[in-house]
Amino acid sequence: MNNKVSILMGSKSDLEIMNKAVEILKKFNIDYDINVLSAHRTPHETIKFVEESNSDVFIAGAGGAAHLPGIVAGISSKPVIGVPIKASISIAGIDSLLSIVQMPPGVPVATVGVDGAKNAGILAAQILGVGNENIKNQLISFKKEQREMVLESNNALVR
Ligand code: RP5
Repeated sequence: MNNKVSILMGSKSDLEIMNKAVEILKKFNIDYDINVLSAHRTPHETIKFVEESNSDVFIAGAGGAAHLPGIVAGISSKPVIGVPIKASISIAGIDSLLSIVQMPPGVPVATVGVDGAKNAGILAAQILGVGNENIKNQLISFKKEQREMVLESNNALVR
């Protein structure tokens, strides 16, 4: 069976940011599903979705009092990556960041930076890459490309 990632977000207003994770999963040909499910507005549906999911990793993004990644981590034994979103209601994203990162002992959420959905996608790929040679090799190429881009920009600097 193929590896799969579930992307969740608290509101459709989070989609623009969460699409950065989608781009990464597409780049690495990783199967995913994507849903708007809220810890506060659709708690029952969120729990049902997580309980029935066959995904290997969850990426959950939310803004403000961002409880979505936490509720997913409370239900599932799979890795959960949290994306704090600087939403219109957020206090510069700090409220979302602290809500997601400061989990109680026993219920970890791997938290990326504010609006860091790209890193969430990469981290999900890295988790899957531990047991998937194809994804691991794509990540090695990706890191090499990044390294070469930085070295090229360094060489191109007019000093
Ligand atoms: C959170 O509230 C969502 O994740 C979103 O970031 C924020 C604002 O939601 P909307 O009012 O835009 O639907 O639950």
